[in-house]
Amino acid sequence: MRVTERAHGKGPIDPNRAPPRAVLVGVQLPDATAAEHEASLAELSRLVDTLGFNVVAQVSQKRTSLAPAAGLGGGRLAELARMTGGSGVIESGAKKKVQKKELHKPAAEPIDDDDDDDVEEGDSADAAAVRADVVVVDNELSPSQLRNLEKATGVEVLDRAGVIIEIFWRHARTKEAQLQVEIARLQYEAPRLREKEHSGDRQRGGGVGGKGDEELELDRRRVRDRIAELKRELAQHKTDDATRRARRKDATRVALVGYTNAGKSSLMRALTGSEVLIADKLFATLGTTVRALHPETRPRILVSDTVGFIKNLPHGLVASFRTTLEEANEASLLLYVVDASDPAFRAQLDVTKTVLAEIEADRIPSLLVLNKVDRLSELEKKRLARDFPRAVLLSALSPPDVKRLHELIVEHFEHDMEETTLLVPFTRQNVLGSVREHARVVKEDWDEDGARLLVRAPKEHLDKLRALLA
Ligand SMILES: Nc1nc2c(ncn2[C@@H]2O[C@H](COP(=O)(O)OP(=O)(O)O)[C@@H](O)[C@H]2O)c(=O)[nH]1
Ligand SMILES: [Mg+2]
Repeated sequence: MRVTERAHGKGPIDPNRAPPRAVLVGVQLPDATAAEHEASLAELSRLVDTLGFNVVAQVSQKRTSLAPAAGLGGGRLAELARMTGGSGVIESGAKKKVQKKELHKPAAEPIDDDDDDDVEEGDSADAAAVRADVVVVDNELSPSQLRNLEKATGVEVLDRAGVIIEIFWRHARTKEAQLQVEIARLQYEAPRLREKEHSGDRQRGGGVGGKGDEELELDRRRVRDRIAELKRELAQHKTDDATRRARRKDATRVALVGYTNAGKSSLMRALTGSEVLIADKLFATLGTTVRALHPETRPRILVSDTVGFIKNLPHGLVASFRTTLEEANEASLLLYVVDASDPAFRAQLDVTKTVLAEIEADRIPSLLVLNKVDRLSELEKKRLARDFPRAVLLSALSPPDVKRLHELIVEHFEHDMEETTLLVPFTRQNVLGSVREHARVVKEDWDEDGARLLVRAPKEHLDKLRALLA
């Protein structure tokens, strides 16, 4: 069973579907301290959380090197397999290895190599009680190690880059972003595909190459051709600066930008309070990361959660990240969200600002939100207020704080609204819903022509409503 969205094709995420249950795997190698290893797993856990997966267990192992077959050594691999309901056995490829047993020891048994330095942590007795649908590995594994891990666990295995690509994929709403992420995905999956096809061929061919190599070459060429095709398409869709500047903004859209773990999603949930997906009839259909401000305002204000900045983003993913972040350009107010309790937040804020300037989103009015102040002392809060006099200090977990931010957002939009009178004839009563959603009706008079409405809304909304009524 595959849990990633791209495996199901791009479509709206079913909010009623139970979240996939993930088990995290990390091998602590000699070049990492215990603290670094823990921090790395914690970050991976947050990325997996961003995908909406439920992290149900963590398997950690200390080794002098990655186990050649599947990264993890035998004991831990067997424990992992109990969590996923897999065999714990790396079956395929075994046939070939048996044939060449003078070179490799048979693999058709639980791998039990080089496991002497295995430090067991946690309670392995509970492993069978955990039911995981996906394995997420923190270490960089070779394509064959990843494949073997999938065989032994019987479920989909993702590594860090795979998780990040999946996050980008869900946020990619423009054609350009979708193409960019698709290219990154193919480039990422190409070596894995090669391995997969290879072992399949070997099975069919009984360990003899020949036809397998031809098929492999064909697959390679197919992927290469597809990437070239996507790149050509991308060149056509590439937004030039003029288009970007002209991109139509949503006059009542707020976008949350900032690093992963800053608290964007928490703030989004607190500000919108509803899990209801929004399908806007008058405006474009909105993605799964957009919600209406709640309690609802007139006109309705939308909040979108943009793709988060990631520390140590793999180089191959930088272009897709930037293009995906461009959705911030659709907003007319940006909330820069930072985790003020993170000692690195000032540097992160600088990076965020620089990148947003590069995609020309720095022209959008913005508000700095210093989140997680519940973790700070009074003294630290005073210093922050002094250093960032225009910032909003708050905790996404505090309802009064969230209410105050809600008011600031409403005030911001109220500021540039205009008033006008719209005549909605009896024959166009279907438009009334849109009017009430995108404007505030100040006064309403009915006569023989229909409804005469005095409305207040941003100019862009009024233009659209007038066009709709024309
Ligand atoms: N103490 C505290 N924790 C918070 C606050 N806001 C968010 N968090 C926690 O920080 C973590 C990351 O939050 P999340 O909203 O997922 O961040 P995102 O990656 O920016 O979307 C979660 O464990 C939240 O519960 C806050 O104001 N105070
Ligand atoms: Mg988030």
